[in-house]
Amino acid sequence: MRVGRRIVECCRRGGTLALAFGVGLLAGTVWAAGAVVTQKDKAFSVAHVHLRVGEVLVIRNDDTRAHNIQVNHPALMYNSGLQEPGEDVRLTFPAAGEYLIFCGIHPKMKLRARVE
Ligand SMILES: [Cu+2]
Repeated sequence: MRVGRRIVECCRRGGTLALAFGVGLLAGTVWAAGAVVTQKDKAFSVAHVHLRVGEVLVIRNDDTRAHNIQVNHPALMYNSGLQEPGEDVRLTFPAAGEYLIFCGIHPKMKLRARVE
């Protein structure tokens, strides 16, 4: 199982600190951290993100223009409306799967999220 494997890797790498981190993972303190992706020059900063169910993905508009975030997935239908420069959009994924996140204004802007 993924959780167990991750803790074992942590412990192998670094002793007590890593063990504390592993316990933190079990207690749920680190899990909600998720990921931050930015938008700049009509592009996402990465093409793929990897998250766990329930984690938050923050999409930050660092661009000089407005964007839009849409997800069209059976488990998550979402449209942010206009996302102005400086604004964050937060997505939480309710189920495992592959999600395509795109900008309704700039169709070439695509971000894929793999959620486990
Ligand atoms: Cu856009």
